[in-house]
Amino acid sequence: MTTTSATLERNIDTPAARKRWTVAEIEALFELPFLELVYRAQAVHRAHFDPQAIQRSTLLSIKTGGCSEDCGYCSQSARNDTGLARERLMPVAEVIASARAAKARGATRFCMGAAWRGPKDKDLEPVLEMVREVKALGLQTCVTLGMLKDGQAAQLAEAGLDYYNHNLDTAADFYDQVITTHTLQDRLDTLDKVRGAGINVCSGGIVGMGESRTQRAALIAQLANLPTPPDSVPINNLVQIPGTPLAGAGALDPFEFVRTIAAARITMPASHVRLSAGREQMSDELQALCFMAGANSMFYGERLLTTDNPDADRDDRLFARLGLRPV
Ligand code: SAM
Ligand code: DTB
Ligand code: SF4
Repeated sequence: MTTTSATLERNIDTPAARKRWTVAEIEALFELPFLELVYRAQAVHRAHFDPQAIQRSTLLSIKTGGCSEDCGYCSQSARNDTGLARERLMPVAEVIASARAAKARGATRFCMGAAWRGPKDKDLEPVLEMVREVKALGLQTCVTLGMLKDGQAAQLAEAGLDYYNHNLDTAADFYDQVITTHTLQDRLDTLDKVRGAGINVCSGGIVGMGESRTQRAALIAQLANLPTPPDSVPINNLVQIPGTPLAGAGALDPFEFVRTIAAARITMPASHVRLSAGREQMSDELQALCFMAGANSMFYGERLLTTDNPDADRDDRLFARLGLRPV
């Protein structure tokens, strides 16, 4: 099917026109001349957001390593020999101290990540306490704990959780080359539970894992076609971790990463698109292109979960050089 510029225009703007995006339509976006694509993404971005405002979330790994799942990119899978020590759940007081520091530094959202397939009921109790206490500091709260069982999303909502991060990660037809211990449908089921409990959905994926352009377009289509688009869409560039099956994947052309951001922006016009993992390896100029393509959120602070992120000082300089307004 050919996608005309008129079809693309119709699809992007009004909620009434929201329709299912086909993979072919999103591939057609990827195939636009680079500057045309970035221009269109920026136009959509300006129609929905203050183009200078960048939302900042700080991450903390509250339970590191020893995960039962076999995600091929992850330092924390027990099956990947990455030299990462397995740790227990962090004490609540340590988490709160870290959240306080993130707030003092300027983050508005605090995202707590656990290397679990999903939380056991006994694990959830202390996490609920973390959510309550982080919220009481005046921060937005986010957790990423893996797959949820019935009733767990409601408990998180009751504790005051604002966002649940759960990524679709990659296209359906590439999924089992990356992960075999759970399915894409499992992920979709958890997103349904999160949405059903009234918690904002944060869901995105990873590129640079050896997927094709069509598969990148299919990932974006899956996200854009969810029952409601995610409130936040993290786009991660694979951080290659020695000892994981995906270490050694061919690096993605940086312009292809920008194209992925632009496609997310155009297809999910009202969502925050987060320039996520991989910034440590990116130049300031490449990050500026990502903002131009409609990224308006980032992880802020020197650590992601187990790998480095740019120092807050470097990001502060970048904001100043670009005249961006961190929020
Ligand atoms: N265990 C939970 C789960 O899998 O949902 C939460 C933590 S998991 C580390 C959160 C997300 O981080 C993954 O879904 C993946 O998108 C991203 N991620 C993990 N390792 C990564 C890497 N090496 N490079 C880029 N993104 C990565
Ligand atoms: C997301 O999409 N990216 C973040 C967050 N959600 C949890 C995690 C990135 C992890 C990068 C590799 C690491 O630090 O272990
Ligand atoms: Fe476990 Fe999440 Fe890493 Fe997969 S991505 S191995 S589920 S921590």
